[in-house]
Amino acid sequence: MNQERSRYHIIDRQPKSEDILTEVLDGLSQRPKRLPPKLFYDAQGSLLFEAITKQPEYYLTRAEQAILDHIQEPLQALVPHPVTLIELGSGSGAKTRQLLRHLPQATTYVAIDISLDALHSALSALSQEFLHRQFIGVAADYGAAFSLPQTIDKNPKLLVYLGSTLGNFDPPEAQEFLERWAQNLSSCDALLIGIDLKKQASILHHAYNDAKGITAAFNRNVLTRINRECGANFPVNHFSHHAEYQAQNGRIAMYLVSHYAHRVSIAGHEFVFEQGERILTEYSYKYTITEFQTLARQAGWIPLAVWTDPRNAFSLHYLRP
Ligand code: AVJ
Repeated sequence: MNQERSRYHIIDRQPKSEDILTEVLDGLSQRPKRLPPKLFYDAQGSLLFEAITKQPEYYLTRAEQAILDHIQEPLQALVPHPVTLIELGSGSGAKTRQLLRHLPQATTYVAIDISLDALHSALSALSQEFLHRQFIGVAADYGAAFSLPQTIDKNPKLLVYLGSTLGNFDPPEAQEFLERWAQNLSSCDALLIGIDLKKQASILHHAYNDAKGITAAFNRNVLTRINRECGANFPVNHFSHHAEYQAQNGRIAMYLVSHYAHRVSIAGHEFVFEQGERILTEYSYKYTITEFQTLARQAGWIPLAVWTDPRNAFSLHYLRP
């Protein structure tokens, strides 16, 4: 019975807690203090991010989904047959479901995500819906030096990087990241990437300051995680969420602001916080279509197609190395 039930396998290359501690100590030793955004995505943080994507102010996910819905035919025609999908930061897999429906030629799906929990729930659901495709998960930090699992087939590849997650890198880092993938892929492969567009500051402001305070909880959760995994004693409730659009840099910057002066100890290391001092937790860069295409060209990619939603809030780009 049930021979066709959820078949997938996961390779666990998750960062170890020592690696996380090293990055935390490193980031908090910088001025201004900072923490890498990938630390947001523990089990709780991944759930909070899912909740963010459903907030009325957070237009990004809905806009990208609307684009995906409208481009089924042109996308199916552009993408090679057969193809292996490789998705970076696959998260809950909600958008992947749409992609797999639209791309019957995708025989294999490789999901790379920092959260093992998110991978398990995404792959178990997807592999039950799509019985005749192969599913592989890799729990890893795809931003670190990273090579694809040897077990994947020799099909042409479609690299999928949705949600405007590239925006977490500053433009030189983003260019380097795209360059690395251009070099690792061949000319029959392709990239499908979602990029949030520059727009009116108030729309951006609300997207990162939702009325229910989910983004604030998501931001603070990183301290709860560090307390738990690194044996730190951050007074989590004495840090406020602050997100602002820095138009001169075309980015949202997200901070945790200390309410008062205090010291925090992390695995025997002590950090001093001034009253009002901020920890930078995330940048989210926004591009115009031309700005992104220029960056991509400089990184060795040829833009072949770009689509936007009716409100011009978000863009989806198809490129070849
Ligand atoms: C997952 C990086 C695309 O920058 O919009 C959402 C993360 N941070 N709300 C983004 C995020 C605050 C998100 N990315």
